[in-house]
Amino acid sequence: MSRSVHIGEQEYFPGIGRIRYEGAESDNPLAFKAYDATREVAGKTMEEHLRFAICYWHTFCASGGDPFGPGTRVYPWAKNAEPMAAAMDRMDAAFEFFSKMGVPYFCFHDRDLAPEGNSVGESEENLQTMVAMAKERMRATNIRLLWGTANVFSHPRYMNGAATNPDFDVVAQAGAQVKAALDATQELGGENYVFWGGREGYASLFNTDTQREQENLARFLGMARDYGRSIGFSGTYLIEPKPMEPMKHQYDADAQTVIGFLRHYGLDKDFKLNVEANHATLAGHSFAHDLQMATDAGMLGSVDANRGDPQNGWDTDQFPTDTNDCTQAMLVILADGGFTSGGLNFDAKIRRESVDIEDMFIAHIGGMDAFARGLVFAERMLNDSQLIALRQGRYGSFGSGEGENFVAGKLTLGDLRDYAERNGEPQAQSGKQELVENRMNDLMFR
Ligand code: XLS
Ligand code: NI
Ligand code: NI
Repeated sequence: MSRSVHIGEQEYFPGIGRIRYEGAESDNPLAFKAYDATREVAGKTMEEHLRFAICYWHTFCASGGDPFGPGTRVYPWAKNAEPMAAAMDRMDAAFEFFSKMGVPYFCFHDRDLAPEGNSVGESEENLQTMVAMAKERMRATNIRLLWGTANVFSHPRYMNGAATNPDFDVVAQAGAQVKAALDATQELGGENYVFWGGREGYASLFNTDTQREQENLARFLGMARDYGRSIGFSGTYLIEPKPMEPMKHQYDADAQTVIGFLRHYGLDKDFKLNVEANHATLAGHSFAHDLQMATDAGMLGSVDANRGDPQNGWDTDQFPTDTNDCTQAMLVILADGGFTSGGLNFDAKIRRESVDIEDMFIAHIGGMDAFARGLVFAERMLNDSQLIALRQGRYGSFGSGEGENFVAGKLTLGDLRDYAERNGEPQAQSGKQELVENRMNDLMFR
């Protein structure tokens, strides 16, 4: 089915058509140089591997405001003063943009799609109206929902947290929102449902019962899981780690912390991780590290693709254009067998100074090309006999003799002691990091 480019009554991006692949030699800023949706790499097409999604919040709801000044962009879909009418214009613009970018997926928060009403019931109605419209647009364009989520961090009532709020009345409000967002996600055939613990944390230890808050969070997640399953949602629940911002400390600090939490509370059968590049770096890790920790646990669900700024200590949510970073990420994802229900969601925003309408397209093109290159490079590295031999070789001592017995669980600590004495001082083994790094560069640029 071909995707119609102009969906609603108004065309919001006139003069820009469907973005095409033109190849590495193209000088056209509005064309893909590397992302060729139908190109096969490692047995699947690029589209199937990368499963790109565009996020609703940064791209259609934000206008460039920062703590020091208001937005810098006045989008044509944000002009109607009536909130529901504006939501409909925004949806038309969004689906036109998704179609022109040629992505298979999008992601949303409840409040991105529909404005909050004056009561729980009115908010639910607003959301249902917009979900009906989204369903129709999805059918017309063939664009699917990677995940839905609830924004339980922006409204002032959530200033002390949502599921971890010390006030039960606020916890219940969060419950109402998550219930409606699960309904919306299920209605739209979403493949995952995300929980980002925006304010699930604290600012001061001395007014906070952290143990109670974490127990409440686990209880809340279990309730959400049960409700989702009861309405037929069979997708994956995802927790998105982030160590701080907006709170000083957030409970879902990084991949390993979340894995431990999910296992501790018996949630690890239904929940996986949505790893975001900029959140990993805020936690003092690399993007690839958090991906690796998630895959080691069998819990990599999906990815929020963006990047931070090495000199800025906050969530700058820039578009991912660092080829090295994207390659290292794809190396982990590909080695894990690739995405199942997850994908690469551009949780990224253009800079406040990028005020041309085409900047939205250019930004997404850059991100898609960077990950397409990353995929190609990662495949080369994964199949490179030198790199394979180098890594495997370092663990060769576990393949035979006492090393093999150790792996099989046949040795005691006393056996280790006796072997150490018999064997004497180990011979130093080079880690060969420079060689590995050189080899990776050589493979990228060959
Ligand atoms: C914010 C988060 C947010 C989640 C969805 O830092 O990345 O955008 O992805 O609530
Ligand atoms: Ni995110
Ligand atoms: Ni973020």
